Amino acid sequence: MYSPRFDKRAFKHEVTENVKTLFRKTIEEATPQQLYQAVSYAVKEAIIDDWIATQRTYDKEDPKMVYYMSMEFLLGRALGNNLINMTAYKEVKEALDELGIDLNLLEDQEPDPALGNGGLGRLAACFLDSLATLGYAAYGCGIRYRYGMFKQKIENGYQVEKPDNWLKNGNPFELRRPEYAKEVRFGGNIRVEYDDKTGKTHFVQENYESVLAVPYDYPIVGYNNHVVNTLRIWDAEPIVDFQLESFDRGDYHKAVEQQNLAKNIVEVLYPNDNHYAGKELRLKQQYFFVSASLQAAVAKYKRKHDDLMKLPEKMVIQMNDTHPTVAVAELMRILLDEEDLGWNEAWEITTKVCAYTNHTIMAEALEKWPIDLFSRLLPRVYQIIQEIDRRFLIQVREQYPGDENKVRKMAILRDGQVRMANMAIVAGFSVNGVARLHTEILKHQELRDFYEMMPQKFNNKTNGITQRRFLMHGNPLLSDWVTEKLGTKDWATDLSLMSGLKKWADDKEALKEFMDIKYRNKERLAKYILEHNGVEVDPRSIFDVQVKRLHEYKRQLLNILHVMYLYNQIKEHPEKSFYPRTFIFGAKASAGYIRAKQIIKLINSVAEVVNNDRSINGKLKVVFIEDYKVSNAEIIFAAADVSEQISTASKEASGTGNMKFMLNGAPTLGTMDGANVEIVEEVGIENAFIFGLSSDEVINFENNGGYDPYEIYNGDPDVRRVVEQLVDGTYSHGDHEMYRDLYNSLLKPTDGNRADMYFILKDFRAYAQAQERVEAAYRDRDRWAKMALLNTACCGKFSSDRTIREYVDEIWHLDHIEV
Ligand code: 26M
Repeated sequence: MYSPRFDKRAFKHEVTENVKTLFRKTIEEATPQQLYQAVSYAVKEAIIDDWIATQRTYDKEDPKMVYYMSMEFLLGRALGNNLINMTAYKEVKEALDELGIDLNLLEDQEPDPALGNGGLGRLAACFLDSLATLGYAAYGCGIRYRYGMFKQKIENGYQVEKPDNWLKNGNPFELRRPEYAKEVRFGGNIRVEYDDKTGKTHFVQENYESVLAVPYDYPIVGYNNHVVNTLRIWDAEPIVDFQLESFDRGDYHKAVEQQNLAKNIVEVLYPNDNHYAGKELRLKQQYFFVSASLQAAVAKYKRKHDDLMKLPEKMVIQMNDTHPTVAVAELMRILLDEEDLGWNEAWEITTKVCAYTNHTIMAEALEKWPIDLFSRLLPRVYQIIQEIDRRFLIQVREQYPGDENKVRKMAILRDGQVRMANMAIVAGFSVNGVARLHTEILKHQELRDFYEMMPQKFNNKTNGITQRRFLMHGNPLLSDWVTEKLGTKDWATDLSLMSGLKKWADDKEALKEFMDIKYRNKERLAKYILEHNGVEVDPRSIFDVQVKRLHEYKRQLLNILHVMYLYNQIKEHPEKSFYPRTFIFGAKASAGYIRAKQIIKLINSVAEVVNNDRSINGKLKVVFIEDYKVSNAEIIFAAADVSEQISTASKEASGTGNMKFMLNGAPTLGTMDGANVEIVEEVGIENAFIFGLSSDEVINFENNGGYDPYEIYNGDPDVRRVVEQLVDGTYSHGDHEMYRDLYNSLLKPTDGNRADMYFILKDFRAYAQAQERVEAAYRDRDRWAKMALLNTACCGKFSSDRTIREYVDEIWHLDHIEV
């Protein structure tokens, strides 16, 4: 078993001491925030020893390491999770109780480190948790944004963004490491020097601006194994000391510029999800953290080894989408210009080290940088990309003589743009999608030419989630119940054991316990909603939940149109029986995504009308949970009855929320998209509510110019009615224009887009019918309980531990370590 981390008395003493030395207060006098800090520092104390031991083990055993490069790490709160992974949560809770401190209240004092947008960032955080838990040497590499994902307020039904000053009270868990600072250079020009003696050419960057990248290390605690890995996020500082040097030399302007550059680079996370905007600052951010991380990685390797050709034996770089793919050219630059290798050697190393994960097929998400911008900012990196492209196109022409169409599609540089995905595929030794369906679509549609030319690179790694945060921490009641029923806690590191719950699927007593736990979790969420939204919801009603980023392809609009339809039904047929429902939404819209913001407003408008209509006797409630984030997500998943996963088939690469709902016993109401396909495969189609067009059907329509929404509009009076209600003032206090754009988007081609691009009207009837099946199933309490339980029992595949094992076995080939 686990060696005790917490001598209770010593821990209590330490907390008391911390409150004293940090704040000159007693426990009784300290504010909750101060207590949170005091407790966190005490926990960090305990982590540090394992952190040192882990790093010492790495030093000694010299294992192969993965550098997981990502613009985003959506970590969520650290305190509770660290205690869970140290298997000390309960002891610490008790110790604090004895001091008169409520651990849950302290946890609520911690700001969510929200250094990510959504799925891609949260996946990175789950992966770090699994890597540490499975005992693999891993570095997360990212940016220490001063402001993370904005805080969302709803004012008068509209989303308002507030800055997320997450560091304002300091961060107890991070460690500044100035001794590992690196210089990163931007702009200027490249001078070519020819060395007569060696016959070598050197490329010297001149007239550049630069910043100092300073790393902050963040401990990633493995579960029950004393492994503590590192997430290294980079801060930027000006390199020239403003006052003392440049100012005196009269180089005032340059000093100010470098000061500003440093401040700007890490100022804020771009809140776009699945959308590329082409902002220069974003490219600066990308190069900044990639260059610093690679310099540090190569330096680390060289401390122990002198043969760079063997670098691929000791490190692998996983690029989380195209955002860090400038790593390919930057590694080449370091090997060519700083390490003096020849092109062929450098290329051999780079292509053995770099691997790429694709997270989306949405065309608007593809990163294509204007060449003039790119080459101005990264002149030497750009030269290298030109050479990569030149050599690659020679190969294409060799393999496909005369096929200039292939060249056009596969080139890295084309039409004045640098296509990052193409570079990642050309240079990466592995290209993976994130769910089976998604990978198939990549191979046979989006990336078909690349797949045909280099099939061996392509592979699938279906996403996963960590059960430590999303069950043990988020749902302690169910967690304890599972442990009791399975007679072991081993599911914490082997989620396949959950299948042992199947034997309770027909046990009345067990099913009742399971549903009682769901009920208590619904009460907890109802309390949260009352406190945060002022809306009262009935925990006996069906909690139907859609929480995820707001995007048209995710079809929150379909969901709310259906709510409008149900409301019409209830009003028109008050005599018909209707099972009470609560529709819960949570979603942030990218600040500049107007249509997404209109959908948020619509949801809130429908909520206002429906929730205040006394005539429907509370049968229908609509709640929009403000500021959806990791910490409230944990509470929401635990309380959900129905998991809404209704993206237009083919558009959602995987989804990971779907897995968190399943883990917590909520059946999926969804399309055959992303990982839903595999969820259904695991749990059985009879334990899910599947509807709508298949991905093949969607792709077919798309290739043939779409479909005619008027067919549906004219043929289905219920659909027509809700669509008309967007512009008849029902939900806008008589304003006929408020939702005109949404109305138009469903019926008319707009801005060069097809009408109803996401097949909302086309899928509406099938969705409504699936919702009827949900209601019928829910009325049969035993049937529902069994379904819900089977979802939990069949979720084993969706642990990120399984995903990471696959990455390790098939891509990374890491050495296992023990501390
Ligand atoms: C791009 C350019 C500029 C600013 C921001 C971006 C950007 C940021 C995040 C683009 C995409 C971003 O994330 C995409 C994402 O989260 N994709 C999701 O990845 C999950 C993990 O694999 C999948 O489960 C989801 O299906 C997929 O949508």
